[in-house]
Amino acid sequence: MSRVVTVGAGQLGPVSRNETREAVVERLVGLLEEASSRRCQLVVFPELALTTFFPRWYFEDPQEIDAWFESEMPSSVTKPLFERASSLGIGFSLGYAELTPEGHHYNTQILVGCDGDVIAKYHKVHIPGHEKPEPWRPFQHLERYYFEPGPEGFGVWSAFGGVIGMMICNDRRWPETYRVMGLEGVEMILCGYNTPIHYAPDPTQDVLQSFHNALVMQSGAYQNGTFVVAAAKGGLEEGVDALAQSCIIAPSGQIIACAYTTGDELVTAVCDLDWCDHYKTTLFDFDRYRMIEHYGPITEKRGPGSR
Ligand code: CDT
Repeated sequence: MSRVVTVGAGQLGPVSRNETREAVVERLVGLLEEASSRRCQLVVFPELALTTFFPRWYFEDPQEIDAWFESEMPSSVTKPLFERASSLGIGFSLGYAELTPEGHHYNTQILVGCDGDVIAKYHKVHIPGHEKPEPWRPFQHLERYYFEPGPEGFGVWSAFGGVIGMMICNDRRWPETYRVMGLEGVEMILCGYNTPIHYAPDPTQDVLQSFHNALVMQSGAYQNGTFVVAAAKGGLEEGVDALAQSCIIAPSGQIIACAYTTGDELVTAVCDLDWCDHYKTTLFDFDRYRMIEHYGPITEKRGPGSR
């Protein structure tokens, strides 16, 4: 099987609060069709792609909360996306809020094969923001109120001729995310994100959002010899400006494609997965060079405050 994968990051511009899922699915299908004309085999869509980024608001009514979640995938509303993708022979990765039959609420990303079947599901591990409403903020970031962390942790799957992993938004800021998948030989990490440019706890970081976005993903790619394909929801959504800059990063750490708008835009790159070996068998030959006898604290302690 060919080890060259043409991949797309399907960036979305803003999704308003009253925009229907049907309308969003139409936009996703539009990106898929563009991807097909550019010969993509796989398209990555953003985190929580089907709705506006609802954790910016505090909802108390459980019914109102669950209305933001999907209890089946595909559903009657998302089926057209699966059908169009399989008719085009393109795989995709989609982020959405998931309500499981057992009542768990997860921030989820799935990987769907070229035949429209779900290959893998990932539940976001690092849940940022706060657990309770904080009225002093100009907008909320209540992910820790709405979502449980994924209990399964990270995974990799054999697909598209390589070893594929997934991470969601805040996961990309943590080196452990990449390293756990790197230890399983990951060759392409798919990531959806929603990053408000304003960071209320420390606004000095606002001007650095773009720098930090690239910094963490370029480092993670290089230090683990993997591609990273990152798709944003960008632009001014319900008064909150979100970072766009969807990008595709090579195992060298170089950005090989990047969005230039804050709206719906497909960013593509031809990725030779054999490029990963240049890094996995030299500087980052883990079996040869990692000094695991000194890494114990990484899993023994959460931080300096832990005993
Ligand atoms: N969606 C998401 O994880 N966003 C976070 C914002 C951090 S500030 C609460 C991110 O890391 O981009």
